[in-house]
Order: sequence, then structure tokens, then C-alpha cells
Amino acid sequence: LPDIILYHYPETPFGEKIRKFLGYKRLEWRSALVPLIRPRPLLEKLTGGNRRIPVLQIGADIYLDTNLILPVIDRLFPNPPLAGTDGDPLSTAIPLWFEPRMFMTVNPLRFQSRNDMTLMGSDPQRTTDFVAERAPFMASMLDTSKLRDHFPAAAFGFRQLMTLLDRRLLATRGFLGGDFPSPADFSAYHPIWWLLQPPAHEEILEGFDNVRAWLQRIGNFGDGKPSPISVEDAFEHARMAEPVPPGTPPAGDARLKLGSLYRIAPNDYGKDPVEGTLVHVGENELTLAREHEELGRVHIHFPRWGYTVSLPS
Ligand SMILES: N[C@@H](CCC(=O)N[C@@H](CS)C(=O)NCC(=O)O)C(=O)O
Repeated sequence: LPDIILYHYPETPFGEKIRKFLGYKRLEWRSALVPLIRPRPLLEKLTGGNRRIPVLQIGADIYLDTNLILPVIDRLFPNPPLAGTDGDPLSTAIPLWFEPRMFMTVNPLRFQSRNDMTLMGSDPQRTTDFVAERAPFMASMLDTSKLRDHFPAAAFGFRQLMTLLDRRLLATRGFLGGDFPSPADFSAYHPIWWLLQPPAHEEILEGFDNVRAWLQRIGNFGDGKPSPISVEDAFEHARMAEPVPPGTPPAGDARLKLGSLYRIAPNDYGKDPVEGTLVHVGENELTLAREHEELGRVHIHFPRWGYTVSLPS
């Protein structure tokens, strides 16, 4: 199997979801660090224009979105096992409920002032650049004057979610689905991890002892065994490889025609579209093939939830 390459940056909560999952699986993987603030020209060439992080690359196959990346890795490396994968109600519902709602809920709690936002990184200029770059699609999450207005509702919503998680964890004593972690655990974990990054408002978790112990358990998985790879070398891996032919026969969808050109984009935020030829329609996966003069052929895989498919204009 070619190397597992994850494009990410240290601050990304969605990247953290996958890092902890790779840790649980005790996997060796290649870590391709990209800048927090765009441009990321090679990566965007590879994905055909997707801007969201993280991205998984295995040879010339590119997987977008943690809700596809996680099951793809689990399929390749079933051990140690997950509790509740295919069709598990909790593992289906939690990502849909938490993402991105939880991420937005925790922002007013983490950034209670402009100073809190400065404490996000060591370099104030970087913070200013970050806010400016993300503003077009995350303005409501990053405008501290508005965040203050959102604080009471966010604090209430957050406590409600934590109460549910805490009760569940009191019952299971392990993870949300029982003795093993399930996709629901990694999904619920990552926005709380984000909340606890500098300036680390730990007080928000007071009273939720079961949640705190569970956060620790997931934190203890670590990140597996990452070794660095430059984006240039990762790009070269894709250039040298051929995409894996879509294995199982497509489930089919009367409205989607294999071999036709489509445009696929997230339907929530960071909606930069990717265009390509549809080569696979799976139960929860769509695959576009793209040809690139520097890269050859690559397959870009999307989850079906949360993405809009349209004809290119
Ligand atoms: N549904 C996506 C969401 C990913 C996401 O929102 N990623 C953030 C970083 S944590 C992002 O891409 N931000 C814009 C950027 O990094 O340029 C997933 O599960 O992968």
C-alpha cells in the first residue's frame, strides 16, 4: 500500500480528529504540513481546487472530508476495531449534529475577546492575517464583537451538549458507543479539543468529569507514527501513481451519469468547487477523475453527505 499522507496544520480541529484516529490505529503515516493561511498551490492543484483541510492522499487517490477519510482508513486498517461503523445511529448522527454546529458553538467560548484571539498564536500579525483570510466564509465565527453577543446562547448550547455526553459516558465508562471508540467519539472530541487550545478556557468543562476523563482517554491515543513529507514530495507520489480503479460496482443513481462532467462543492462553508468526470457513485461516496498536465490522472473522493453535485456551468 502506498504511504498514507495527511495534509494538515497543527491548529486544525478537523485534522486533530484524524490525527487521534491515526493514533488509535497506531499507524505510520506521512505528515504534509500546509500553511494555516492560503495559498497552498500544490495541494489545490492536487485536489482540483478544494480549500478545506485535512486532505488524505494515498497514491493518486485523494479523499476529502473527515467523514470520508475516517471510514477509508478504517476499511484499510480494521484493527484495532471501532465500535459502531456502518449504519451505527450514533456514529451517523453525531457528525451530522456536531459538525459544524459544535465548531461554531465553541468559537464564542474560546474567543471571548480580541485578546483571546491574539492568544491563539504566538504571532499577532498571523492572527490578523488569519481572521482576514477566513472572514469571507467564517465571519460570524471570528468577529469578536458579535461573538460576545453569541456567548450566552453558545454557553447554554455547549452545556446542554456536554450534559448529554457526560451522562452517556457515565453509563458506558469508556467511549460513547461502549468499550471501543466509534466515529462518534472522534467527531465529538475534536471541537472540544479546539475549545481547549490557547487561551484554554478550561473552566467551561467544570462539572463534566466524565467528559474530561474521556478527553484524556482520546488524547492518550496520540498521533500514531507520523514522519514528515514535503508537499512537493507528496505531489510527486501522486504523479508517479495511478488511481485505484473503483472497486465495487457502482450502486448507481438515476440522476448521476458515470462518465459525465460534474462539479462537487461543500454545502456549508468553504464551498470552492471541484470539477471532474464522475467515475464512481457509492453509497456514501462520489469519485471524480481529473487529468492534470503536471500530475496525470487523479481520483478525488467526496462523501455524499454535505456536498452539492451540479453540472459545470
Ligand atoms: N466537513 C469538513 C470540514 C473541514 C474544515 O472545516 N476544515 C477547516 C479547518 S479545521 C478548513 O478547511 N478551514 C479553511 C482552511 O483551512 O483553509 C471535514 O470534516 O473535513
